[in-house]
Amino acid sequence: MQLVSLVIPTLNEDLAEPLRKLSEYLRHLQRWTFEIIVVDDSRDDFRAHCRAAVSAAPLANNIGAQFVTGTRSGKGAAVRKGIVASQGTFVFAIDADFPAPMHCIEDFLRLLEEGADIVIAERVLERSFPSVMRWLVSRGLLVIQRAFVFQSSEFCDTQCGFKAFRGSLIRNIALQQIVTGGMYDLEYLYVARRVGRRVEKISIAAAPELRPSRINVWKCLRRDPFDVIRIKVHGMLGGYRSASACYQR
Ligand SMILES: Nc1nc2c(ncn2[C@@H]2O[C@H](COP(=O)(O)OP(=O)(O)O)[C@@H](O)[C@H]2O)c(=O)[nH]1
Ligand SMILES: [Mg+2]
Repeated sequence: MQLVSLVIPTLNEDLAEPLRKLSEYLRHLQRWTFEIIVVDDSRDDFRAHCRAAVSAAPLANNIGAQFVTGTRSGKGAAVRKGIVASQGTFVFAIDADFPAPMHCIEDFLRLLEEGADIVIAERVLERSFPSVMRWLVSRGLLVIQRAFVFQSSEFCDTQCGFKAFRGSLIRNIALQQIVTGGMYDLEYLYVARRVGRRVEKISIAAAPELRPSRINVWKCLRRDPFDVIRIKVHGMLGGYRSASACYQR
């Protein structure tokens, strides 16, 4: 049986219910074993709560779960830590509020088995946003990633927190990751494209927002534009080279 890793970054999340639902879904996928890796950056009281939710999660016999203490230096750093610790043939990075339905896990696994290196969920462009500011940030990033980073209109949503990767590839990319904030998805896709990997996209209807966002928009506005430039310049100067050299299927 092949192992699949599910990395979930958390910041002040109530994980009990999401983990119960996830376990209920995964127990039916008996062809696979799963390791859930929660990388937590919560403040201390939530951290204790989150740790307890992971240890008390009602897990089926094909699922294991571990709680990893994050360094509180950003979502990208947390996802990197989880990916580097993962052992799965395939690795998912999924937000705790599941922006795509859980059954996409099976669809994504099928595409990876058929040869895709990365599978991403893309929310339709015309969706509702929690605030005008979030809409502006999203549209700004769309323009920047298409015009500056990829110089193509291939992606309409690089930021959906539901992605799956070939394990060997993403562990290698994560080791070379230079951003610690929210632009890590963009960095993974940029490196994968540079080394000619196959990226599949699945269009989804955006899930309704069930709770206030954990993302600090003002912090993103200060940091993300610089991170996007750093990724592009690093790539153009020959960084990320070992992502193609070390990668093996
Ligand atoms: N470990 C960690 N997780 C984070 C951080 N910021 C956000 N998250 C997690 O990232 C995921 C996406 O956050 P969410 O609030 O749903 O973002 P939004 O949907 O873009 O508004 C959730 O699982 C959050 O708990 C962070 O700094 N560290
Ligand atoms: Mg969300």
